[in-house]
Amino acid sequence: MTEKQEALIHRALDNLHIELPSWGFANTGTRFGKFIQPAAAITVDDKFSDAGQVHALTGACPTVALHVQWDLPQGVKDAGQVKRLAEKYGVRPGSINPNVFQDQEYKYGSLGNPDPVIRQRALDHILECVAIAKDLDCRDISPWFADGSNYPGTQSFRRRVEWFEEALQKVHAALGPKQRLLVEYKPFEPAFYHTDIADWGMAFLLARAAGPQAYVLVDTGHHYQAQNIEQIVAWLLHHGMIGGFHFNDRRYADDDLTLGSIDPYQVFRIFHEIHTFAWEKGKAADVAYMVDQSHNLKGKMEAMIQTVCTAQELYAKAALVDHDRLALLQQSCSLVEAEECLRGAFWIDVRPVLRDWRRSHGLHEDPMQAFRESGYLERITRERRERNAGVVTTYA
Ligand code: RM4
Ligand code: MN
Ligand code: MN
Repeated sequence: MTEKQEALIHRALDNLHIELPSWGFANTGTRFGKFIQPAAAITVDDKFSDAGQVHALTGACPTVALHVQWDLPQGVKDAGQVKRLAEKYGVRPGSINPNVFQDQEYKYGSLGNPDPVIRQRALDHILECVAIAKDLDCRDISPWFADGSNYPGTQSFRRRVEWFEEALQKVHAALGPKQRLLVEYKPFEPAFYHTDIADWGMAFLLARAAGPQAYVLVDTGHHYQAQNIEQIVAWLLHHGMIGGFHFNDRRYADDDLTLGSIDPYQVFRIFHEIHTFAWEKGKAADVAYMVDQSHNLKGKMEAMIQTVCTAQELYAKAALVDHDRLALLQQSCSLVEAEECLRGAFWIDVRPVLRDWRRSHGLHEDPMQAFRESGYLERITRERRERNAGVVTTYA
C-alpha cells in the first residue's frame, strides 16, 4: 500500500459517519417468534447506553436513529428525556422515524388508507415527528410506509398515489429550512399484492411531488433478488435525489442480516458509485448512512460493531479505486482492464490501515476485542436479565 493510498483511506474514514438504530439494540424477531436476549435494551436509556458504547469503541457513530412510537411514546413531551440521555451517553439523536404501521387503525394503510380519518391520524403523527425533530435539532424525518394491499382489485393504486402526494406535501410544508424528508421504499411485506411505495421510482416521484427537501432513502434489503442497487444509487446521485441509506444485507427478502455478510462486493460497488460521484464533482454527495438491522440470533452489540467495521472496510476499499485510470479504461472500452481496476481495489486488505486510523484517533485498534475486554456485555447482561425475562417484544 502506498502512502497516497493510506492517506485516501484516512480521509475516507474521517468522513464516514454511521447512524445506529435504537431498535437494533432491542428484542425483535420474526413473525414466527422472538428469541429474547438477556442483554437486549429495554428502555430508551438502555438503547442510548448501547449506542454510546458502540460509538466509544468505533469512533464512527455519533448519532442514533429513533423510532418515535418505541422511543418517544409521548411524542414531543419525551424530547427532554432524549436530550438528557444524549448528553449522558455521548451520542446525539439522529433521524426521526415515524411509526404508522403498528397500530390497529393502520390495518388498511396509513397515508394511503381509504378512510380520511385514518389518513389524518397518520399525517398528524408524522407532523408530530417533524416537531420532535425540530426540538431535538435532528435533520431527517424518515418514514417507512407499510401501506399496500393483499389481493388484486381491492384498492385503487391511483387514488392512493394521490393521497400520498397530498399528505407528503403537507409534511414537507412543515419542515424547517434545514430539515429533510426521506422517502423509503420496499417491494413487499407486510403487504403481499401491492405496496404503495414499492421501488425507487415511486419513492423518487413522491419525493419530487412533496418538495425540494424530500429525497429517497435506499434500504439495501428492500430490493428484489437480482436488482442492480448500485445503478439505482447512480441514478439517484445523478438527479441529486439520494438522501440516505439503511444498511443491512439480505439473501432472500428483507432479512435484516449484517451488512456485507452475504454480498460484500455489492456494498463495495455502491460505495464506489458514491466515491466516483465525489471524484467527478469535487464534492461529496450529502448522504446519511444509517444501519437498519435487528438481530434475532446474534448478540446485538457485537452485530453493530461488526456492521460498523464492515462498512468502514468496504468504504475504504472503494476509496482506493483509481478513478482517473478507470475513466480512461471505460472510455476505450478496455473491458478486462476496467473490471480488474475496480475488482483489484476490492481485494486490497485495508485492515492494517483501519487499525492505524483507529490508533490515530485514540481508539483500540480492534473494537470487537475492546468490547469483549470491556466487561460491558457482562454488566448489561447482569442488569437486564431479569427485566428481559418478562418482556413484550416488537417486530422490526
Ligand atoms: C421496515 C423498514 C423501516 C423500519 C421498519 C421497522 O422494514 O426497513 O426502515 O423502520 O422496518
Ligand atoms: Mn429500513
Ligand atoms: Mn426493512
